[in-house]
Amino acid sequence: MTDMKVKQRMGVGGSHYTKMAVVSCACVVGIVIFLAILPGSDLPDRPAGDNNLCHNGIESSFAHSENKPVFIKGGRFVMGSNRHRPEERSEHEVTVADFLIDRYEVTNSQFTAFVEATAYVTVAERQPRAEDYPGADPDILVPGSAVFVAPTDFSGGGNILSWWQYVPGANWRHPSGSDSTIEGLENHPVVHIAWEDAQAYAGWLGRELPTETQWEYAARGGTGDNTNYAWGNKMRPDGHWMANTWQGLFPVRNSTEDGYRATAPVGCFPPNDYGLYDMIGNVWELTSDTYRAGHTGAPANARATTSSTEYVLKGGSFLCSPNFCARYRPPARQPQEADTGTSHAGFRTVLNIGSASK
Ligand SMILES: [Ca+2]
Repeated sequence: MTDMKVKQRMGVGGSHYTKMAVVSCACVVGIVIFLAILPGSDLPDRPAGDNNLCHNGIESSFAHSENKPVFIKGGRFVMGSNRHRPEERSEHEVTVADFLIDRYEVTNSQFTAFVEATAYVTVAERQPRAEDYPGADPDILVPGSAVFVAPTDFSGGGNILSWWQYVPGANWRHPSGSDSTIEGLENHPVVHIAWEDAQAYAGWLGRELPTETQWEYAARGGTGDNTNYAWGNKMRPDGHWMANTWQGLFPVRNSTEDGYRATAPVGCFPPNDYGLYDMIGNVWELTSDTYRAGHTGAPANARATTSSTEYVLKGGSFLCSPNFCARYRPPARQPQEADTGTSHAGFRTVLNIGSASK
């Protein structure tokens, strides 16, 4: 682990496309922002103290579901996109075997059950080992995780490390830091999950993380190979928000038109045609695949690429805005370092019942 990686993990330096940068909607390079500090709007009314309800006051479908995985019939589809970001190229046909995938993102209540059964300790809760971060100031080698903190002063002009802060005490139980809690957020997606944490949870259930191919195939929901979004070609069909994303000028104004400033309870937005919720938005989702900056020349099974320490995230999050991220599309992707969790990334699991995707 290099000194730069120490700084990246701890969020104390670095100006290139850093670990802390890539965990956000990673479009910082070349962005031109001229902003005044704009006021945010208040969230719509909802019953006080019940953050497990959707913004309109109704229960999410998750409350009435056993969250059994959904069967996905395999087939062929065009993976990737030649029309969007370079890392999504090139489009290529892929065959996917039958599999089952969680209907929802893994929630805090589900992860709590796992921890209570296994006494598992997540990466963010562990004391960082000095030998893994040579040269690091011992004072910053403390358990914690990366938290998005909306800037109140944008005079620095687009320094992503000022938005992502390594917060001591932040972890899945304390999403914003040691003083925060998941009480009242039981049906929200679990966050601050590093890759090995997600693997451990999936293994506990006899499942796996989805491959990027499985995830992208499932996210498309059978809508066709070249639609812009998981639900078709319009971001807001008939004026409806289809996913929890960011409305307004990121990172300073979150107008919350979709009802959510941060995570939403799973299942509050319409499912795709496979019956899967929140494949797009809410939180980025981890896959089993190591990351390459594009599909061209990638091995058929990216899990075989063991030299990388970055894994593929899919789906975008509540922080993805039109002016900065726009990665709320099935082929969109970005990396997450293996030892990193953040306040806007979680996961779901798959159960493989056929031959591996190829
Ligand atoms: Ca939102």
